[in-house]
Amino acid sequence: MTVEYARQHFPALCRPRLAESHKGSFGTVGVVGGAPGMTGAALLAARAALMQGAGKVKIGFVDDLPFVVDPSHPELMLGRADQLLRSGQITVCVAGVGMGLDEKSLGLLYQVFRATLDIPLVLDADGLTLLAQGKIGAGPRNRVLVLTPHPQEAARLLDCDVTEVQQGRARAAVAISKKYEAWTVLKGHRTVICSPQGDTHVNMTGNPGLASGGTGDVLAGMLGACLAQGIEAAQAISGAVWLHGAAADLLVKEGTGPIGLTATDVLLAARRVRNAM
Ligand code: NPW
Ligand code: AMP
Ligand code: MG
Repeated sequence: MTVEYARQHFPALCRPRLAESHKGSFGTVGVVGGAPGMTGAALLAARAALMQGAGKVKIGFVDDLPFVVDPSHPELMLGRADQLLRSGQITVCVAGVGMGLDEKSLGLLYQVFRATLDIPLVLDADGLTLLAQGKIGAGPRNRVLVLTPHPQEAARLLDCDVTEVQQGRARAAVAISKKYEAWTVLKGHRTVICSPQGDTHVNMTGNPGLASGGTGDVLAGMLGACLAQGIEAAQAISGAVWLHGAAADLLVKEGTGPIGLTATDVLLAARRVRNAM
């Protein structure tokens, strides 16, 4: 998969920055998640959003702050999720990464839906598992909703078995898009992308080096950053998925993986790929 392919299919991701642009031009991504024991998921999504060019990135942790600063990335702004959602300061929300599955997390998901009616929302991981429980719904929204399930999360959303998802991946993606009126990114080997109208296509980048903890959280952050830069949904979503896989492919070509490829490797390599586009 070449950079020429990306230039042809995702021109909006390849546009040079205008000379007059400033951090306000590239949006503020708010990452909601990182419950105790899974703070890394929120950090990975937030760092990935930074590396994909979001103007500002804030993390809203489920609980009290695990630390006052991310020493590796002091650019990140850290706070509590309820305060972040009330602030009205974010232009895109990435929610669910390491969010947990208890009552508190469910309450937070409700707040996420209410606070993001007018901004794009990327819902991943525990956010999807909670949504699948059917206790609360996303409701009618004015802006794009992107669901990013792995096959097990997809099976939960459709209340079926994971083998059924895997035997008909495009069918499963369409069913999720229709049920939740959302874009669906059904992850795994040959990720399927489906629009809310049910149009699907299959991404051809990526490799089994990505089969390690945290790579999905990185993808969620990348999606948030691309949407925050004002790139229209179809290109932002397909482009971010392509980039994530292309970064892993580059790393394998260079000898970093497939064995031992880390989510951090991927978010850093994705920055290199994006700047080469
Ligand atoms: P198995 O094992 O094959 O039976 P869960 P999670 C299945 C956070 N993280 N094809 C697989 O089934 C996330 O953000 C935090 C088929 C497995 O049992 C979430 O909030 C990290 N099956 C939370 O952890 C880094 C597949 O799904 C099950 C599949 C839980 O997320 C790690 C796992 O799904 C993690 O991201 C495939 N391609 N892929 C951190 N550093 O803080 C997965 N499965 O139960 O939803 O758990 O995905 O680990
Ligand atoms: P998650 O399961 O949420 O951590 O997400 C894992 C990420 O790695 C997704 O973007 C998957 O598409 C990707 N991934 C996992 N396994 C493979 C594989 N065998 N081939 C290509 N991509 C994969
Ligand atoms: Mg995940």
